Amino acid sequence: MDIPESAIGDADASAARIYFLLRAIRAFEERVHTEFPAGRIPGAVHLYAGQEAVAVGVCSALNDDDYIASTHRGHGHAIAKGCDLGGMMLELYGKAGGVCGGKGGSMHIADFDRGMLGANGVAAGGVPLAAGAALSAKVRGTGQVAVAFVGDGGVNQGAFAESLTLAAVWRLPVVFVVEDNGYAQATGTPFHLNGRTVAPRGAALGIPSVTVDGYDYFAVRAAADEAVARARSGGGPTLLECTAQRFFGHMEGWDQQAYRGEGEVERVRAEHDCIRSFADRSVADQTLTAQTIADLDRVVADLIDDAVRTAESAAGPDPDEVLTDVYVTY
Ligand SMILES: Cc1ncc(C[n+]2csc(CCOP(=O)(O)OP(=O)(O)O)c2C)c(N)n1
Ligand SMILES: [Mg+2]
Repeated sequence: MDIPESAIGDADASAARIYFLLRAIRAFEERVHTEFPAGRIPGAVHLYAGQEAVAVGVCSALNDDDYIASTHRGHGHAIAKGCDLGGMMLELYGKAGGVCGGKGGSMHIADFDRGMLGANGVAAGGVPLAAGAALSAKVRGTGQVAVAFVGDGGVNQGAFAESLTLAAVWRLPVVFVVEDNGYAQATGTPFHLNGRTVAPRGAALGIPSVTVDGYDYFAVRAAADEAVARARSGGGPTLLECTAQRFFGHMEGWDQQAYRGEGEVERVRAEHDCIRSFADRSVADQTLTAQTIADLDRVVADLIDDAVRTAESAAGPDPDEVLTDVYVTY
């Protein structure tokens, strides 16, 4: 979605846009976390707060008509790719005006007009979808690029290895973005990744692979720019592994996070806040001012307030439409 011009003022427009997206994702997630216990948001909800620099760093390197395929933790990817905040909130509340007519909810948000091929309830489910979109772009010669987001747990699905293998041998214009947040539900990476990073799996197939600090927008963006340029110019796939922990539990409603270390979440929030570090560096570089940041915070807060108010009072889908949008015939 576009930022109101008035909020940018004299600031560098691209820095303001990045800050707006980072803040919009954080505010969306924090508000959903606060509203969830009231019981008006149906279904399973997984929050992305803490990992914002990955979604924004990657998606800001893409064109509008490029594709992304997301995960069960998909709000940040959708917002970063340009999906409307109000339409997303309506979708979470299961209301008719949602981006999927209120029939998808948090885990199935898709918006083909924005190149957002969908959040996905199947771990690693988006990986072969993105590889397929990349194959389609290559066959059609459109120059589009596809990005697959996948978690550290998802990479242990067979579909991940299969998709990487095909992407490598067909030189598909795809970027595999592995978000290592340290856990697959309650299972830590020291166990389920055997304490290893994922990048060597790409390298084993001849895919350029790199691991970057997922809290650092600038590091993610630089790696994404290189990967997207490679894909667009016919150089084939890249594996981009980003490390950044989530601020909330695995899923809203039941995760007490007993599997995380004493004070771990507080430390991550205090020492690895990607929004604070982006803001600090942007102010130091004079691409943003403290005033612009405060203005953007207010704009985002108003948008989220409005989105929740609208979603709470909106109507649900018409029962007569319960069987539409369920299957697609080709
Ligand atoms: C094929 C499949 N197996 C199991 C699950 C249950 N499940 C949901 S989320 C999840 C953990 C995913 O961990 P990760 O890929 O690291 O993503 P994160 O939740 O950390 O973002 C599992 C096992 C699932 N959704 N799909
Ligand atoms: Mg994980």
